[in-house]
Amino acid sequence: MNELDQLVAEARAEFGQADAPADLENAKARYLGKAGRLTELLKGLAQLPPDEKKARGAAINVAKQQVEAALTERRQALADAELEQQLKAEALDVSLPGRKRGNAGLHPVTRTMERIEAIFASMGFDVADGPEIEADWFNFTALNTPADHPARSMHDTFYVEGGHLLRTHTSPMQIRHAVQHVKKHRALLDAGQPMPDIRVIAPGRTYRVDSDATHSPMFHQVEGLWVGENVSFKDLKSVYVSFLRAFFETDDMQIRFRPSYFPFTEPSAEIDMMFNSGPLKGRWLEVSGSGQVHPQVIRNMGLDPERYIGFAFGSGIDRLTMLRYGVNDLRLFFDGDLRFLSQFK
Ligand code: 2U9
Repeated sequence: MNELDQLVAEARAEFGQADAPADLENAKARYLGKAGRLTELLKGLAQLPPDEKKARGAAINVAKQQVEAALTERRQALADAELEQQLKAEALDVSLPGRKRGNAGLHPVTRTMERIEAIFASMGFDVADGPEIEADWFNFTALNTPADHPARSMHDTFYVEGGHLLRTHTSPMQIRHAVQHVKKHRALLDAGQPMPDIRVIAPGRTYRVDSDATHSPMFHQVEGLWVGENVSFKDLKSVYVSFLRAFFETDDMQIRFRPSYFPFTEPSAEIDMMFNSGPLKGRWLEVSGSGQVHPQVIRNMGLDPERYIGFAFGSGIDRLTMLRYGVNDLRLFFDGDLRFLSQFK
C-alpha cells in the first residue's frame, strides 16, 4: 500500500471512530484543515521538479477526494443515527389502551334536589339559598321556638363560637327570604296596597345530633312557604299533592293529612302517602310535615297576621331519594362508595 492509500485508510478509520459530530470535525481538521496532512502534502508540491508535480498532484487530489467522500459518508451516518435515537426516544406506542376517564354523574341527592326545584319552579316558587351556619334568631326564635321551648331538644345541633349554630332546618332561609320580600314591598304595605305573595322553597343541607340507619348528622331538607292574603290549607293540599304526583311520576297513590304539632305552624299536619301499585304498594309512608304558618312567625316577618296567612311544609330530601330509588340505608348516600353512586348516572 502506498503512502497515500495508507493516509486515506487512516482517515477512514479515524472518521469511523468519531461518534459525535464534534469529534468528526476535529478528525477532519487533521487531514483537510490548514495544517492538515493532505494540505501539507499539497503545499509540498512546490518543492518538486515540474515533471513530477503533475502526477503527484493528481494522486494527492484523488486521495483528497476519497477523504472528503469518507467524511461526507460519516457525517450522514452520524446524522442518521441521531435521528434514529430521537425517533426511538419520542416513540408513541399507539397500541396501548388509553387511560379511561370515568363518566362523572350527579349524586342521587343532588338529582332529587334539582328535580324538586324544577317541579316547584313550575308552580311559581322561588328557590332560596342561605348560610348553613345560622344565628339563633333565624333558626329558632323567629320560628316561635324561644330558648326555653321544649322543641329545641329535638333539634340538638352543633354550636360554633359566638352563639351561632349549624342550622337544624332550612326554615331560617325562608324567614330571611320573607323579611327581604317584605322590605322590598314596604311602600305597598304602608299604602295599604296588596303585596305580591311570598312563594319560595328552600332546599339544602341541615344538621342535627343524630346518627343511625335512618338519621345522619348532616341531611337534606326542602321547605316550602306560601304567604299571601288568601292562602289556605286547600292550597297546601293542592300544591303538595301536585308535587308528589310529579315527583313520583304517578297519580296512583293516596295522600292523607294527619294532625301533628310544630312550634312554627298552627294547625299542623303530617303528610303521609301510600302507593296503590309498585314495590312500595300498600304501606303508609311519612313524607312531610306541614301546617298553617303560626301568627307569631308571620309577625316576625314584619307582616300583620290579621291580614297575612299562609302554609309551610318541610320534607326530607334524603328520604324522598330513598323512596324514589328504592334505597334502604341512608348512610349509603354519604359513604362515597362509587359502586353505589355510579348506579345513578
Ligand atoms: C317558616 C314557617 C314555617 C316548615 C315546616 C315541617 C313542618 C316539618 C320536618 C320534615 C322532615 C323536618 O326533615 S324533616 O325531619 N319538617 O315537619 N317543616 S312545617 O315550616 C316553616 C318553615 C318556615 C317561615
